[in-house]
Amino acid sequence: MSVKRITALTASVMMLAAGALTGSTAGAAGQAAERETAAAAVTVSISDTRMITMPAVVQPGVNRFKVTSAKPSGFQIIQLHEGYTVDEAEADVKAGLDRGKLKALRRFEANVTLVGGVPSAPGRTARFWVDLAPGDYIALDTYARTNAAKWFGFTAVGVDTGAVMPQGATLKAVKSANWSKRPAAIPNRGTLTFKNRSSQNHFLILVKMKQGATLQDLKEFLMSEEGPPPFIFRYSIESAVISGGESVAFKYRLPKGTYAMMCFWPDASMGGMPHALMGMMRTIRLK
Ligand SMILES: [Cu+2]
Repeated sequence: MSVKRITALTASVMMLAAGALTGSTAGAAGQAAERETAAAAVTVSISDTRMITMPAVVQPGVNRFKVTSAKPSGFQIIQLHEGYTVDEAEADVKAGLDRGKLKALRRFEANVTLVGGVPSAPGRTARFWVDLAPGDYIALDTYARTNAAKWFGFTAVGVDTGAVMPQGATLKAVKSANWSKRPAAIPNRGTLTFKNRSSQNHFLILVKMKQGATLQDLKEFLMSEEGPPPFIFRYSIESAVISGGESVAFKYRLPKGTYAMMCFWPDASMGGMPHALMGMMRTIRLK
């Protein structure tokens, strides 16, 4: 199996992904009816040079983000641990995620909390919610992730928003690199909360299976890299990457049907193998 090939297929394997699957995510979010919530809205815009404009200070607590971008983008919030610098993080992202150097990947993972975010596409507003503890954060566009000059620092300080995460379907990562077996089905539209209750970083991809395709077909395709894919790229959504203990909620809308649920975050303890190939894949029904 070639990680590179899978990267090309999903446009996601490497960190903080957002790629070919982005448009449908943003579309789903953009078309979904806007719902009033108590969460304060933080407005983010990403320019065609991938510069981020957003408030430098936000309230702690649950925040609702509205993201627009001039290009397909992957808005991602991270937090650097005490003593780990932006320069170190930038170097480790370059070596660890772009060049597959495991030591750098391990150092990055040990020193960064991946908090949440959302893929976005031009002409649509992508929406997500995260619960921010008071502290300093970095926002970045994953398409410019190796250029720390384009990272945007902000602080959560002051009075808690008092808002709660939106209600809706919830999908969980558990143990080390596993999906919870339940729920077997979720609605095909609404708000989806991805909870990472595992010990590793993960992101969530749902992609519609072709009629009659099985999980075994999917495994064989990912391993062999041969033949037509058993899924339909244009019907997919993808979350930002989040660390264990974190949750991110976002709007989605997809056609009904059977979907593959996967994570392609590289596992440093397995030579950078994407989690899906270690078994972090299952099917789920959208109804
Ligand atoms: Cu994963």
